[in-house]
Amino acid sequence: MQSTRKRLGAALGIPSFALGARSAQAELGVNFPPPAAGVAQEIYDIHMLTMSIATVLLVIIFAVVGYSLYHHRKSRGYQADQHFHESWFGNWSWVIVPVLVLGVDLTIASSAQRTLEKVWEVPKGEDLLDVKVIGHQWWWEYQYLDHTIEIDGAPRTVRVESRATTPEEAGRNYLRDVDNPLVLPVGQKIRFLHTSADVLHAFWVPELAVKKDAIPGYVTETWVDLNREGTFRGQCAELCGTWHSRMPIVVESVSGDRFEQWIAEQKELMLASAAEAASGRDWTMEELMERGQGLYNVKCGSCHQVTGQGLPPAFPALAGSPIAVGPIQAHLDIVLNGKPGTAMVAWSTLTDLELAAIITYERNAWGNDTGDLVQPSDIKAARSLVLR
Ligand code: HEC
Ligand SMILES: [Cu+2]
Repeated sequence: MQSTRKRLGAALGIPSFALGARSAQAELGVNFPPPAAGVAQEIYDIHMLTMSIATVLLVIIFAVVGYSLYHHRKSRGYQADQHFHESWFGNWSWVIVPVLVLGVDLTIASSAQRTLEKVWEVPKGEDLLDVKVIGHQWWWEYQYLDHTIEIDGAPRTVRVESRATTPEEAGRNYLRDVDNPLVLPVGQKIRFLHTSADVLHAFWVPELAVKKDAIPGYVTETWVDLNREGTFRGQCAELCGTWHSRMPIVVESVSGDRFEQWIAEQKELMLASAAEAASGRDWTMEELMERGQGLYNVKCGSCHQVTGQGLPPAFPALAGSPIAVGPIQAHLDIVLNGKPGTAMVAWSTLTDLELAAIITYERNAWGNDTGDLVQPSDIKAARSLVLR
């Protein structure tokens, strides 16, 4: 399946390696990356103001120090002025200089205060786009709360799962590239609702100037008003475990029209996969193995590895694992319910078809030649067993 990012790049006529190359070069700069949102621009401006004042002060102070060291050196027999404090300037300089510095401080502080208020005061209103940003070990989930479709009479939010791509796919953007980016429109205020499904993470994209902790059990807000199109890269900014480095963030900032089009495409994809899952037919071994491999590599491969060898002792191998080649019921149980207290979470949010494909794959890949075929109907049965 082609990633959303690649599809989007193709639609915009931009080859993804070109997007990548540009941002890789930008990293060689010494300053912050150019802001892509109104609030980010204000923060950038304060940074520039502060840095220019600091630079001017630095030059003046070092010039005076340098001059004094050179001209008043001992070998010249320089005598210290013992009457400095008797002059008008000698008396008042220790008042005037701090007052001047304080004035500069107040100028910086008041403009920083105005911007901080803007950062904290999340705008309310009709045209606000709500995006719930959920940190997981180790991937991001983005839910577009204002965009839902109905499947089997129940509303389903348009959502995107975003995971780091493999080194081969990422190329120069190794650990900075994802399969599905966070697509956002220019010219609309966007509110992020941050939370986490497991441990502390932090959402951070420098061009948007947003950095916010994702705390399990809490929902916190930030907002942005994007003002230009482009690809902006960030990452999880809170140590969140073994693969903390492998949860990059890619924001694809697009025009409002393009965004609407993208949302419509996502809805179609969701409807198509729901229809497929609801068809109730039996699937062949080949079909399930193919789907299973794709899903396994993306969702389970980060821990159990695409080779099925795991990373013992943290993540057990599934090749030859007593559960993956043992009774099917125990296999269904650990995947549906997870194992409390470990990194193995419950995967019951996946569809019956997805789980059937993954489990069939695990039972037949890497030399696990059980020959077992798990159908979506088996998953459905196992779920109702769990509910009792
Ligand atoms: C975040 C890391 C992580 C991810 C992602 C993950 N697992 Fe696990 N998994 C674990 C850990 C840790 C264990 C060992 C739990 C224990 O018994 O202590 C485990 C155990 C298992 C076992 C039992 C293996 C055995 O021999 O004990 C199976 C089967 C399994 N996982 C399947 C999956 C499937 C299917 C997926 C993807 C849908 C998946 N896991 C995704 C961490 C992960
Ligand atoms: Cu994280």
